[in-house]
Amino acid sequence: MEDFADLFTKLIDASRNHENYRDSECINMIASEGLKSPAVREMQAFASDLEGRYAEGENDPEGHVKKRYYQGQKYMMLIEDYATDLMKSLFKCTWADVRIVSGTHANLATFKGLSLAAKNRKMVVTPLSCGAHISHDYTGLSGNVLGLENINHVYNIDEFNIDVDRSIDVIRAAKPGIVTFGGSLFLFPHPIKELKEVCDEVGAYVAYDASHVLGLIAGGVFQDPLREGADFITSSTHKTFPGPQGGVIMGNPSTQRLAKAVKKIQFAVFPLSTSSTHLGRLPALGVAALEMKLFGTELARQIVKNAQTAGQYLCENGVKVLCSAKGFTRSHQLAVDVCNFGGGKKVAQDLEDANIILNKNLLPYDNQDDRDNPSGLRIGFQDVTRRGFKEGDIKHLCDLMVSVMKAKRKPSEVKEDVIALKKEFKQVKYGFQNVEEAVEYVKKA
Ligand code: DSN
Repeated sequence: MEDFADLFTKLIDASRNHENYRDSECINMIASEGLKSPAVREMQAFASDLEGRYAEGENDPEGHVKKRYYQGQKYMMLIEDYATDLMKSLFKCTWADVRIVSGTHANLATFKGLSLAAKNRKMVVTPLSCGAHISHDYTGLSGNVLGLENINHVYNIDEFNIDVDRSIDVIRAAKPGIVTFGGSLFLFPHPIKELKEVCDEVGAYVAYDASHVLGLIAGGVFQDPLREGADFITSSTHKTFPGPQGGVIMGNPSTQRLAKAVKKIQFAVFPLSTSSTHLGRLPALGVAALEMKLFGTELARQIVKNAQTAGQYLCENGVKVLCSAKGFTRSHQLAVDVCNFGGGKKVAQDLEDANIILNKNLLPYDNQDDRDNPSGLRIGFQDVTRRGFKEGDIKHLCDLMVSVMKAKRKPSEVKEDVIALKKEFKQVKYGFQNVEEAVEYVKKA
């Protein structure tokens, strides 16, 4: 019992310390992490019974609950349907599946479903080295779990984007069943419109992984995949879309072919890949959807403005930010080459020592086998923006970062300034402070 008690105490201490460390003392710039409002957090805590329930079963072509194999579902069915409809309304689509527990799960169900509906198991994807998520790749879910045959889009490193003309040739030659867009190091909108015609010509389904940019899409910024030619969006719900950790798949299945694909994807959700669907997150997902409906445009615009401001300012201060000729970014992220300052691993650690949390990243031209020695950083601006940072605050933050990168100040000294800066931005903006406030707002609207 002594060891057990000791472990238990350490677990509680570490959990408490974590909350204070990352939420109150660090500036968070991991591009894949979102910042939930107090109302979303309150709703998550409120749904504690729901969090422990099961709702296995089938859904109908609109994404609503059709059949459940458990009793006690009377409100749970409504909760799932309402959350589904809020997401459908926000993203202007006719079908959504909110039973998905993560972005990777969204890809698993979609790639599996589409591969069952498609004429072959070939999938054209962005190269992993150029920003695709590991789940798109043959070394990850796509190849190792689903057994899909991956073929890469041709990528133009200077443009930091898919090369349209050469990818048309690749798609025409390979005749894949699925073509994907989207990714994790994702600076510029992908050319869905430009490649849609050849996808149609070869009969490929088009999937778009919106995990990183879902909040920007909700805000009408970046790109609108479903209007540009994507058949399905796969996504997590906790990055630029500031909801609870979870996932979603959405689409506009307006033809028999797409309706067939929806059926296969739903089959891949249940029974193939879910038992518990983590229902406790759904009310909070609805709160986040409301916040994005009301404040998403303002939030998304400021996120991109802050990222671009940081790109310009870091560049002016001697940091190599990629894609300067293209305005650095049109998303929430920057890609920065810090070779001159000791490489991504060292700089990310030094910044962590100063309580600025971001991640090292392999850049497309790095040796992809040397994962421990990347030359880059990926920096995300969605968290600081939601805390209220504007351009002047971003420049101040960049000054702190540059002083660490250039070893002008010790990380331990800068850390004190970071903690002080964080204290100035205690309130989460572009959202509600509690659920009641959201309910009252909606009643008056
Ligand atoms: N691995 C995450 C990222 O950082 O992009 C996405 O799942």
